[in-house]
Amino acid sequence: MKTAIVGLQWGDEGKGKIVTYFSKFYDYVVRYSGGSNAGHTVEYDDNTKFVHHLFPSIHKDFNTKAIISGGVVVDIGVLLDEIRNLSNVTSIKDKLLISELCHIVLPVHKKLDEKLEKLKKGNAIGTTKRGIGPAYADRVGRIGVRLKDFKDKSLLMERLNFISKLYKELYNIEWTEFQDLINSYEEIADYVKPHLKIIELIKNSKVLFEGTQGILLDVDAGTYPYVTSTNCNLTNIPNSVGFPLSLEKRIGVFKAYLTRVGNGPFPTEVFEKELEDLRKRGHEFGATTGRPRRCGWLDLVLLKYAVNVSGCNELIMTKADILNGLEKIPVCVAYKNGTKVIDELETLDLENVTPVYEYLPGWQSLEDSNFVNFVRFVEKHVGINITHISTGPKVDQIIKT
Ligand code: 2SA
Ligand code: GDP
Ligand code: MG
Repeated sequence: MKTAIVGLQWGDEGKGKIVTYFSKFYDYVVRYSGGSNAGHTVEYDDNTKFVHHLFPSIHKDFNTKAIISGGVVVDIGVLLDEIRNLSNVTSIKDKLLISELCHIVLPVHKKLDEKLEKLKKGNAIGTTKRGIGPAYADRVGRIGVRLKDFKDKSLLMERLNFISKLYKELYNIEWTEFQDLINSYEEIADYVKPHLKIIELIKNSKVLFEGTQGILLDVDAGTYPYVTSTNCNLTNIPNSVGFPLSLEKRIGVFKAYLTRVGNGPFPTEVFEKELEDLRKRGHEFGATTGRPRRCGWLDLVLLKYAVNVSGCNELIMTKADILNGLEKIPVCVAYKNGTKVIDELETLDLENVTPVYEYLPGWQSLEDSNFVNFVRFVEKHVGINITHISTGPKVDQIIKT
């Protein structure tokens, strides 16, 4: 069985928690996209807490193994920190496999990410500055460094010297000290596996694919150019693994309201007091950078778009508990553009639209009938079922509908 769990908004829907909960039913959890920009928070009943940036969200108390497939860009330093943290609570010795095809994020990528953001001024994307864009650019520009390259030291030095020279010449970015990188590779070398070995394991096992960011940040399907540099969508899974495969369960995770970190359009965004209240209730701060997240109301036009382009056949709602006690819950059911009303998008064009809201009666707890009505309302609009509701941040706080 192959299942994918993907974020349907601008990330931070609670994917890490949901993946961890379901991971016990699978042989492998596979991270297929992004890099250390991701921040997937996992809290257990015993109060241990992890923020996964690169290490797939496997449950610490089960035997599920973790794979990082070829489409992920790896910051070796970040991965080593995570390996060390996780080793304190679970044995990861035989639990991690990394594709040799993964490209690595180099110090020059982080420097260029920062520089580009500065140069863009008012048009900055609001990246995490983790070097993601430049690392993916060098991958398709055919000058990147893969884990595979560390096996041949003289070839590796040739590539690193070339990159160093190029970045100096093109961007005036200096990087000449490679030894730290080479040493850190040695610490992960045992986890690095041949391409066909990874394909074989994935082909013959029960696998859960863990998405990063969200559909609206997908480099093609998202709010370009205010997106990340990877395909967050399920379409990336076969590419990242390197083999065509079909996904029986395609689960989309969404929050009962909406957040975005970074710049770009956000039709249902709220400001001032409303923003402060939502951000405080939901503790909406970046799990990687600590940046305050922008907040707004649930947007069903965007949710339907995300379901349509991802082909999700199941939904999971998170963080509805954050809205407990509100008198009314605004939900965007359509947009207005001048006199035109749009309730279904044909293309993701969010300039000049204003949201049309319905106000649903609020609830005190997730057992109230008003909450059940909210769930039914969303299902009816989007056209697929919400199969589970996450009721709090802890891994086991989840109910079946
Ligand atoms: P980048 O760094 O090049 O991928 O940034 C491009 C855009 O993608 C957004 N992005 C994210 N959005 C939500 N969550 C992400 N992970 C962290 C978290 C973010 C953080 O879990 O909170 O800590 O700030 C994530 N990663 C990338 C980014 O904000 C840009 O809009
Ligand atoms: P991800 O990137 O999609 O994994 O999400 P993040 O970890 O960046 O942000 C989601 C935050 O919400 C984390 O702090 C989670 O612990 C928390 N969370 C997840 N589900 C729920 C929920 O149902 N209720 C509450 N209150 N918090 C949740
Ligand atoms: Mg996150």
